[in-house]
Amino acid sequence: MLEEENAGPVVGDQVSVAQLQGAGRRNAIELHAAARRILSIHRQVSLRYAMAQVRNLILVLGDQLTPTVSSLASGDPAQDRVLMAELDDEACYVRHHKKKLAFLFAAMRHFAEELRGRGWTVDYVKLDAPHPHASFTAALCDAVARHRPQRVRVTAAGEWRVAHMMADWSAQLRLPVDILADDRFLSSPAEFKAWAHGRKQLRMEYFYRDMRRRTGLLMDGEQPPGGQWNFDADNRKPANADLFMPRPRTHPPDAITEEVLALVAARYGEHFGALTPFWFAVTRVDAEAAFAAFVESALPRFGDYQDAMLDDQPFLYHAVIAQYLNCGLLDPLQVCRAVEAAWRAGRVPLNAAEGFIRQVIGWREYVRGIYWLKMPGYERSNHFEHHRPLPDFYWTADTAMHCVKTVVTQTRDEAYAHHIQRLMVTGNFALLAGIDPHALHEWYLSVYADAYEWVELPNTVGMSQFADGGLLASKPYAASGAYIKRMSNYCESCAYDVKQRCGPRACPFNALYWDFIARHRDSLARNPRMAQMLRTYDKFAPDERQRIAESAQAFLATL
Ligand code: DLZ
Ligand code: SF4
Repeated sequence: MLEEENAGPVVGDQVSVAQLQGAGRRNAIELHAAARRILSIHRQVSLRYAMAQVRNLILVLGDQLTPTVSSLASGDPAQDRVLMAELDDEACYVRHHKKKLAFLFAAMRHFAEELRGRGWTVDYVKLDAPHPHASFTAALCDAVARHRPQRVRVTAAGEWRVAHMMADWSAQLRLPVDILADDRFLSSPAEFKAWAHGRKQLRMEYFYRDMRRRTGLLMDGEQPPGGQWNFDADNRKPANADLFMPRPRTHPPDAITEEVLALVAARYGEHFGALTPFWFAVTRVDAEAAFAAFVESALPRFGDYQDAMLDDQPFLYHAVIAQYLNCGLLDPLQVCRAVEAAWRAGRVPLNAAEGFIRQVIGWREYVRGIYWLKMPGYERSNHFEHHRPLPDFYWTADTAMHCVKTVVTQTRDEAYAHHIQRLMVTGNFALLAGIDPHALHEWYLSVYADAYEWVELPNTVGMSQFADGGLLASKPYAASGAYIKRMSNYCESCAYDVKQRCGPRACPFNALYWDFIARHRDSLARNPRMAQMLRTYDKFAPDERQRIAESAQAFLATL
């Protein structure tokens, strides 16, 4: 019950009893005057009650932790209420990594405090509340009954699944429901659709250039500085272990986060991943400090070593801020402006600044555009008709392939892996082994702290698995062990020999790679970027091709 809901009847009854007791001893004129006063007090109380009634109930989702998100920006703390809810359905629609759950619930609880500090009244429903709710719809129905708002207001959902739910809310609640655009993104789904219209290929590079022009980021007038839009080719150096390698800033859990950690351990102890040590930032201030530390210590070398992988170095020179950006603790444009300023001040090289900004205003916006353009249905794309179940070692790390073991172990411990570990180790293996892309998609969505479907699905289905047949990527990201050897030191500690193509000791990526080429020869032959690899395969003697097929089959049989 709201305080204001109690206020009307209680105050009115108390006044009337007192007045009527007095009136019984007075004459009729006094009685009449008293009755008029009662009426007037009732009117004032009703007016106060009507004014205190909630105007908008503003639902803030777990990835909308931004005080200026459109739903809050359009609201008024004096008249509106905020609703936030921890929901079992959201924790389990894929079984999210324990650290991801703790991160999000802790960030949500801290955000509710931040909003209260800004004058908002927040109705925050915890998972361990006496009457918790499973879904957004249930939480909202219940809150509408409690607050009886005139309208419901919400910023559009990041995932199609939730957007679909929202479409029914107005009819279900019998209330107007305002769904406002999520203007934390720089390009709207409608703008992306207009950009995509009539194009044969949707290449990120051209979209990215438009975004550079639109934002003015890294622009000298009409031209890119250094005469080049994209320095990707300079960003592929292998790294050496360095004693002074920076680490992302760590944030010890406070009392609120400790409470969440206990909750997640108790309720979701069976989910994948290590809950502790927990070191993510869970407030805006700490996320901003983590970003500032990255700009200071890691960004200068981020460009050069973006694609490198090293044993015992899960983070290298990466920012590890995607989990903050994607739930709203950091603002994409603001972080890009800070990176540009660091470059203009001569503190970081251009290839580092450009590489970072490309990820944020280019790739991140582009994959979101693809997501909304192609959903629903995109999640079931399966161009190569791959149906093999996801091997157990994606959960257990129990494999002799040292690269896969390292990346899965790190994923289990940190709910983090950088893009090349995701793309060229776990993604590449799944593509070569013919794993069902939907199963892989659910794995990525559940295990990474930054993963929401709008960003993860196009990266998995389009970029990594080529399951959309080339809408997003210009060629399949398939590679043999040679690529992993070039970009990492993983092979030095592996039971397999990266130089051997076939046989029980050969690196499984090698036979699987050539077998993948052979299996999909017809489809790959249509892609000019695969011509060189097809020619190489065609030069193999028939008995070598036979050995490749047998080695690949023998390995796949062990999965
Ligand atoms: C990812 C997530 C999780 C695990 N839990 C919650 C939650 O309990 N409450 C909530 O509001 N949001 C959560 N989220 C984020 C949502 O899944 C996300 O807002 C939707 O997928 C829409 O993008
Ligand atoms: Fe991975 Fe093959 Fe290198 Fe082993 S040899 S680490 S399996 S690429």
